[in-house]
Amino acid sequence: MTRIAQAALTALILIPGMAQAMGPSVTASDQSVANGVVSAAEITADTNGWLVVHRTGAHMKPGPVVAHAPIRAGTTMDVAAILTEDVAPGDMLMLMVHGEDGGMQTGIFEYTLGAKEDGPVRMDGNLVMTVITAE
Ligand SMILES: [Cu+2]
Repeated sequence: MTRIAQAALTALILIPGMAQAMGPSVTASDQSVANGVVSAAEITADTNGWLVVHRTGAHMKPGPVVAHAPIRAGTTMDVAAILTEDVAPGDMLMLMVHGEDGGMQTGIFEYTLGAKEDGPVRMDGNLVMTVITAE
């Protein structure tokens, strides 16, 4: 096999795995929040930051924040965010990865809707989020 063919073959083998390992992500399922907690099955982040739970709706825009929880750089399984207000069955929630940049204090959640402090991280210009429905 030529060196070029070998390099091409190596690239083909590596690319699918690399695509999966790259960048922040959040995974969550529709769930009951009757226990006062919203859970994300898995979150990957480049830096320490926050899981932020926004209200949302059919328009799929992030609304008021109803829960947040700290996350670490790397991958965290089963992240739990305690609700600060009631969420009813059928309500749609957007779970979003936020950073720790721009605020005055590290480890204190300083974000309010639209603020730069502890704002959302972006990957290729897109928010890192998933939408679930409370059951
Ligand atoms: Cu957000």
